[in-house]
Amino acid sequence: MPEPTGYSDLDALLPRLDAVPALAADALDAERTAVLGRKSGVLTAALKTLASLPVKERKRYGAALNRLKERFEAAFQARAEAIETERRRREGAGIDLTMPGRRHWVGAEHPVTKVVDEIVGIFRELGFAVATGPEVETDWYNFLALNFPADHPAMDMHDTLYLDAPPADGEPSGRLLLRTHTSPVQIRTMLAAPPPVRVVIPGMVYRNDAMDASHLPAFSQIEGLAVDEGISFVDLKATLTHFAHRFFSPGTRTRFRPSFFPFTEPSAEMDVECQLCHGSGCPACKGTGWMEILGCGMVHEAVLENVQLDPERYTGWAFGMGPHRIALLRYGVPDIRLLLGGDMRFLEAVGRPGVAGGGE
Ligand code: 2NL
Repeated sequence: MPEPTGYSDLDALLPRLDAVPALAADALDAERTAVLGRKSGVLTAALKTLASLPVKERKRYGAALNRLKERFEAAFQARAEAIETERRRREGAGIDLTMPGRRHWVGAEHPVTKVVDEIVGIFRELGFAVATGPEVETDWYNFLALNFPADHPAMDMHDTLYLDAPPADGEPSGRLLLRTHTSPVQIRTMLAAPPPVRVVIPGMVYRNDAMDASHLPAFSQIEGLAVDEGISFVDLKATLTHFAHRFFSPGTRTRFRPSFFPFTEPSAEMDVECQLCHGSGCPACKGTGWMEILGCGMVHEAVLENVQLDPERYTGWAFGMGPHRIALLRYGVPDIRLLLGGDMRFLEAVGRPGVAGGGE
């Protein structure tokens, strides 16, 4: 029990002072009002009786009253602080400050996306426009317009994925398929507007291939096409060599080897010096010092005629390359299936970091 005051009416309040440390928050507020409240607090009422006391008595009683008032005030404040501390402790209960923070996945560009964007960017700098087109095509846009003979093995069901549905009315030929290259978009581009044509076409293409370390049934392709008056093989070589210097490095050596495509004549494959051994020969380039990166050639006269362009007036060159393959070369990836797997260890190793921070 707290120290007595020397006055029985004040001492009668001491049990209440004693009880303050056990009051709950709402009871504390009520008790503060009941004791110290300006209108009906018991100590306030006692203070009002002072005026009617003799001077000597007024001093002693007044001092005792004030001391008791201060003790109540201190007790109320201490209790209020204790309640607040307790509230904070409960709020924090269940938070383990030693637990590691959550890693935030912020996303990263896929290595193939990065390669496509870079390649497209280099051709855009040269004034090429970007075009896209349907992935479901007819065999006219995919094969016949491109000078494939009707019995070409690429048109076989073994190589090409055909659809059962009939093509829409007014299409030039009978069979629907998943495009096997992006060339049909170039055919559509040449039909849509007269030369000059300078386009690059990125997109997915489909082949009836089993998946292995170097083949996918669905993969990306980028093709490019320039058609105008007076275009020659010099433009092809100069532009593609510039591309190799921008994409790999300015000193990268290139070479063109004769090749064959139904839609170009003459045709070539372009090699760049092996990016791993720089020409001395290593397992990645099978000892040759060179890596094949694209096929190209002068647009075949028959293709120009198929899109109603006069080969006596217009000439053009074209190329096609596989960004999945280029990504393998650039990042030294041994198996193309890794590019599809979504394995974060792989994507974090070849991409820019896809994870930020170690916690909040
Ligand atoms: C390759 C080879 C190539 C083309 C694609 C093309 C398109 C038209 C006319 C003539 Cl409309 N040519 N495209 C030309 C040469 C090669 O691709 O190895 N691609 C992965």
